[in-house]
Amino acid sequence: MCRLSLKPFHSDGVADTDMIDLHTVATPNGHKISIMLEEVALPYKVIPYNIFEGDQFTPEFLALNPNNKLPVIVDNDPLDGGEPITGFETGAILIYLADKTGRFLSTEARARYQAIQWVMWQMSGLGPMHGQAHHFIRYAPEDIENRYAHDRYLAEAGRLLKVMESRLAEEEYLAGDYSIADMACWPWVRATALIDISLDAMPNIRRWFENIKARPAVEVGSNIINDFRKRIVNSDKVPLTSEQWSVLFGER
Ligand SMILES: N[C@@H](CCC(=O)N[C@@H](CS)C(=O)NCC(=O)O)C(=O)O
Repeated sequence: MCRLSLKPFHSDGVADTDMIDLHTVATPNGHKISIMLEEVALPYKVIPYNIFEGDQFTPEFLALNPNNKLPVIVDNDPLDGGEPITGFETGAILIYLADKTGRFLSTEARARYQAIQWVMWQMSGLGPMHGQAHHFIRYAPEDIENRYAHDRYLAEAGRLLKVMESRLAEEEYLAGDYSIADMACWPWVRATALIDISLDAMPNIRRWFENIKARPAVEVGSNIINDFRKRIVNSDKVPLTSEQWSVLFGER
């Protein structure tokens, strides 16, 4: 169902139209949405961005997301038949796609709020705290001030995993049934290997992780444009040149 656009959006516009255009990067946030698109089997086209070169700051992209972050979707065939709908923020995109397809988010009020609650938890906790842990472990210069932040975010990343571990001791998936809440969290749990957090002492997360990993849609969706990322950065651990670091973390 996925097609890779060979033409970056900013160079020449999107040439042809699929139902969904997915402007994205090979990161946990990007993979949340490619996993969902694979799960619901909507036709979509991937438009890869090189955020190390500043693709996210072009006027064309800022018109889609003034917050200059990936991923973004453009739904060229919205349910109301109107103009294309653009969406940013992965939690909102997941809810949008679930509502559009009627899948992976219950319409029954209690179950729906359970799932949305865990999506919000991911968006406000697991994602940002793990994101900061990745920053201070993998990208920030080593010095004493950064050591404080490094330890702080690593501890918080671990605490949030313990919350998840307790929840998954009670339920098979975060909201009972497999839902967008699991799709929001799974790519971030996969990325814990990059910040040297072991899941060995978390048997319920491990069981949940392996069950989701075995899903064919997750296999495809969580690998979307990984090859593109490998071409633009050197390695997972110390990936950035000073120019790339400045584009991504310098003041803009
Ligand atoms: N809360 C946002 C986070 C998105 C985000 O941080 N995206 C990163 C890639 S994972 C990005 O686009 N970074 C580019 C930049 O910061 O300039 C979401 O869930 O969509």
